Amino acid sequence: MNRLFVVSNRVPLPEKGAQAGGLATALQPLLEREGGVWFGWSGATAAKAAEQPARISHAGRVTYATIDLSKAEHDGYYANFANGVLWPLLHSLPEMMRFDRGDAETYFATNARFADTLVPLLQDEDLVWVHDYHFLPLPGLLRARGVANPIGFFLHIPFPSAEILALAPPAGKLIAALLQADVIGFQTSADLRNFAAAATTLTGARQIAAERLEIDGRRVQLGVFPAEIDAEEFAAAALRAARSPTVERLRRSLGGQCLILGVDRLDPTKGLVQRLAGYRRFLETEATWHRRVTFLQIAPVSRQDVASYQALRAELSQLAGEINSECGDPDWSPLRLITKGGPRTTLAGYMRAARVGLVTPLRDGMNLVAKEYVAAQDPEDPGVLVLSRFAGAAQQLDAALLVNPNDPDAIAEAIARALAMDLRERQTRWRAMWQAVTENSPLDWGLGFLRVLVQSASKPTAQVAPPHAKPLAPRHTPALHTPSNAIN
Ligand code: GDG
Repeated sequence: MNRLFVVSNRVPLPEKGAQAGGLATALQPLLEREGGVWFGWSGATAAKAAEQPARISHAGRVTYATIDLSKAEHDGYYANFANGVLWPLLHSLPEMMRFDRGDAETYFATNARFADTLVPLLQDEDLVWVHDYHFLPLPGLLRARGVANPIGFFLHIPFPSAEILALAPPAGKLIAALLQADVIGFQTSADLRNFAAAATTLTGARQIAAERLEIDGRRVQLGVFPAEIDAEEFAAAALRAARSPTVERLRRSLGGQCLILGVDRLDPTKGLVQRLAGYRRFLETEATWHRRVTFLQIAPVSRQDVASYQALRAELSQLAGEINSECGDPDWSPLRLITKGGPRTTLAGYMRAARVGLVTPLRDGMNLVAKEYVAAQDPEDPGVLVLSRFAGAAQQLDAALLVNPNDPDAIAEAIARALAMDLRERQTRWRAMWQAVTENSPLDWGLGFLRVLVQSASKPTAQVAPPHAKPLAPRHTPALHTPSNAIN
């Protein structure tokens, strides 16, 4: 019986209800079905955080184990280094980075505290799966504490070129510690290639195959695992929600106008400023659409404890005000900007009601909203997805109208083209995208990763044997516990 032990910064504690965020959307179905432990930050700060043990709770088959952060850890590890340095750099937005050596030290120290709290909770045969940029050094810190379990790591966000990564002074140290994992997974093959190049440039790693590195006599398996949604389930939810009073109210409020919809956490990488500029350009150049469209941008506030996110919120409110006052009419507001989140099913219903889905991040690991928009459509009368070519999802959803999110004219043209597109073309494009989003589920994604983890960690190939040496004994021969998952 191999337990799954997931580590992520935020843990979707059931008492907190649904929250905006792709990591939980991707991981929750796997944990709920397979059971296991979900370990990470509680989302709270406490004065004596370091003295508290992990807080344990249970729901269904999942055990949640969380710790609070001290104010200093919250600021240094979470707000300043993870979100102020790594998040922008990994999204190739170095001009947003604010580096301070003290924050980097707090990041490593907080990772060490997570490791110290985690180790006593681990059982010998657990499969440890670490998620995202908050925990780049965790695999190394766990190995230093004697953890011999299989360790996998998945990066939900993009990986930049080695030159951009090297702008963070501890880049080499971070990658060296990460290379203590058995398997490192990425959203796209471009991310994987960038990582392999950074690992060989910044550490002593050698690339011995397209998806394999070697360092200090160990082999590290790399892999591409695009995050998925449960498209059938989302489609059913959208169909149900479309008849709900909330969605009916939205429809009535439109008075027959076409709905253009955006749904994104309020985050600089999502390209919201550029998107509003594109919409404004559309309004300026396409007068025939005046009073016939409304753009609803739902942007639930996110990371409001990070200063740049507060500034972005203010900037968006100002831009939205300008668009409505300068491009609107007394009886028509072309834009609705809502910074409150809503239930997932309501969002599904809104997506189904939208003639155009605008998903234009400057860069995005995958972007599950793009996949959800496709899943939510009525096959008989589908809307059109306008998608940034710099979202990982563009690899699978190349039947969308792909745009460069930095170009307001391109966004304006794509909106006009989407609104004017005939039914046949909409259906053809949608069918290709439906095919892509139904090919795999979040369960396939999670089990696919774990299968590679089990294989890589149990094979002697995790170690590089010297010539003619006897093969090393497998460290573990794990197998997950339900027959259906067949991950061996
Ligand atoms: C990271 C990577 C990668 C949004 N508003 C509400 C709400 N949402 C849901 C959406 C969707 C999820 O949150 C957002 O997922 P994304 O993938 O679009 O974006 P990130 O949060 O940045 O996710 C991303 C992902 O991890 C998975 O690997 O795709 O590239 O950045 O499911 O529907 N959910 C609820 N209320 C809202 O107001 N309940």
